[in-house]
Amino acid sequence: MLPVTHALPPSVAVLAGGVGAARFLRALFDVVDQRGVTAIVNTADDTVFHGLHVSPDIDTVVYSTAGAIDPERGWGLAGESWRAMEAIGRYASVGATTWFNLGDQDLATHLWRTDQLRKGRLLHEVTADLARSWGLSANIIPVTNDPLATFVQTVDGELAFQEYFVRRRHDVAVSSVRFAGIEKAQVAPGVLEALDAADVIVIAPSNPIVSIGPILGVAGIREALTDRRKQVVAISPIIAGAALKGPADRMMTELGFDASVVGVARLYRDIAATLVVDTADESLRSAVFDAGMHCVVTETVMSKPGVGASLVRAVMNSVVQPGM
Ligand code: FO1
Repeated sequence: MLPVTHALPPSVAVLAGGVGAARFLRALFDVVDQRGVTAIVNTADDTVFHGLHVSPDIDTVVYSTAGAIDPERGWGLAGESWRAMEAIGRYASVGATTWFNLGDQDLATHLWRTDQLRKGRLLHEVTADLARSWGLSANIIPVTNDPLATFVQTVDGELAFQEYFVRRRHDVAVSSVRFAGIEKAQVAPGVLEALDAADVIVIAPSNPIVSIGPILGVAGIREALTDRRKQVVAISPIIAGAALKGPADRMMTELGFDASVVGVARLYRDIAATLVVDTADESLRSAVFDAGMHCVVTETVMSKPGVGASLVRAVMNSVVQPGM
């Protein structure tokens, strides 16, 4: 009789920010059973607009993995209308915010989440309900239930994250970054348990400074990863010295890091054993190794069909499973 292997789905924990992480999770769910996946999501982009609690990275992860994301924007819902925002425009002259666009369907998420939070429910509970309502069986957990907010220092003074990212279209140099609330923020229930139980821990291809940075800053996370460094794989968000989307490359340079896969390796080497880089950075493989990380070279631009699945396999195979 052949031994029957009841292979449990591999358990995967993913540190996730916005668009790049969402794309990776979408590909991951096509390869492994999403019931074994926990996404630990950045909440330092969260902001209150029109009195509503907006959690951009949570919503981008949920909408993307549910197949509802707007593919061009990378955030918000496909087929969106903007009637409420047009109507808000009437009050622009008396102070209404009109530079942060909330689509009519997207508003439902913010209305419901804000109502639940105001009734005293915790962000991780509300986020679990949100994921279930979008048909997800994966665990989508905010890194913390506590207030966390990114501010960037620029020549024009300190800007709140969305002011920098959206209003200013991140077109101003950053001299420093801080995460308000990071000292007191506690990990949300389930986060450390997921990191402890995971066969593979992935640092998604998100902005290392303002998407992964806040997650690592919450007490206990960095230690949890360091303890399991061999099972931690990072995917570089920098390809041939540039970010595919957003200001990650510029922020790294502005903050004194090298905007390259070697710079990423220097940021992650204490908490991850392996860095996955794109084929465009093949020539830097040994430099990444010299920086202290194993280097796996594969295609990482997931816009091309099939790359997502091959990237997921490369990530999963790059971790020596315990007991192997
Ligand atoms: N990004 C923009 O560039 N312009 C917007 O008007 C905008 C609105 C918005 C609304 C909800 C949401 O979940 C995300 C939104 N984003 C917008 C993207 C957001 O700024 C980014 O997803 C993150 O904060 C960075 O990862």
